[in-house]
Amino acid sequence: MLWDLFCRVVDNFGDVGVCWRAAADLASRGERVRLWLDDASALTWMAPTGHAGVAVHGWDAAAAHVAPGDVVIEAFGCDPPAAFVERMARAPRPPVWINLEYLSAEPYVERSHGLPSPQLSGAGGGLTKWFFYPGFTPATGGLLRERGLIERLARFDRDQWLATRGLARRPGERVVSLFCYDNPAVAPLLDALADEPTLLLAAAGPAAMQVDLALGLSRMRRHLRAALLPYLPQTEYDCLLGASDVNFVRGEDSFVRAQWAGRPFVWQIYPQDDAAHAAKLDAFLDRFLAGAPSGLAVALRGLWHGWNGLSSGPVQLPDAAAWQSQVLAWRDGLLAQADLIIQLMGFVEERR
Ligand code: TRH
Repeated sequence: MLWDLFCRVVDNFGDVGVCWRAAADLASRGERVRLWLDDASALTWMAPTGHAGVAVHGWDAAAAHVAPGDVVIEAFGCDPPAAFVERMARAPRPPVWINLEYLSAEPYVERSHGLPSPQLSGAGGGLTKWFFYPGFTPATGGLLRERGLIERLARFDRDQWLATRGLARRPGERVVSLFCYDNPAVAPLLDALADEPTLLLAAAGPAAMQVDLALGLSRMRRHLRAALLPYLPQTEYDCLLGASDVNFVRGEDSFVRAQWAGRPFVWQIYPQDDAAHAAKLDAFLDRFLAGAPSGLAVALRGLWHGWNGLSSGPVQLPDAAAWQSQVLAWRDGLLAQADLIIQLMGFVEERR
């Protein structure tokens, strides 16, 4: 089928990151994809080689006389151009219209996933828009997980990857990746990590800037040394996560990729001014920590709350072994569920 995927870049890189990953995943399964972006600039570093099955177009080109495909995916409620939606309504066989929502672990997601939203008026009058919610349980649309991912991770040689990028680990050094927003807990984190031999790999953007500010040109503090990374292609960023012992991630897509990498991870949630992010953070922690040893649960809640400015505790990493086994148990649960694209294709087939 021909899929039209619309994405409007709000800020940061998650909108593009998720949509590019979804488009490439669909194309790798033989689907034809047109990705309509209002700002494709991040793709130059995120996906420098593109994907044969994905055609990237500017947003306003869709408003021109393009006939809609078989499926229209509106990412994160971005409202495709009205002229395009009108053509959807007039098409002899209207496309299946999907609203792909943001990822959340909150209970409302299971109640909302798959619900129809009949469009009673406007450009899409007469059409039905379907809500598709990613999620962590079988009652949701699942998570993006391209075929062969886990096998590739199992074969991945972390030291070889690090060494070929001039980041070779010294004996006994732990590797910590850092991708975050502005975060006052960065300096305390560096202090906490500096007690043991640590190679800190700071992603481009606020993470690198804050590490640079804290450490200065030495890029060192006691047993910690830091490297500031350029923006990496998504595939390389995945390797960074697989090469690290602890991953600090943010937003939505890197948060999911850290879970597939199967290493201890800390999430800085996209801050919302009405503090709605606190409930979203705890909703995930409640699921992730179900069945965890109480010592680990207390330590992780304290670390994650401190990292997200929700409590003012000291930055302390929990016991690495217990944390690692909880991450792998969590990932096993997720691997038992169908991935998002498989579910989306089935959902569309049922509604065509
Ligand atoms: O950039 P983000 O903060 O994006 C956010 C979230 O998506 C959030 O849900 C949304 O509301 C907000 O944008 C508008 O974090 P995220 O989701 O991890 O997206 C970053 C993408 O960039 C992800 O696909 C990983 C990729 N990436 C690279 O490819 N190379 C890199 O070097 C880095 C640091 C990231």
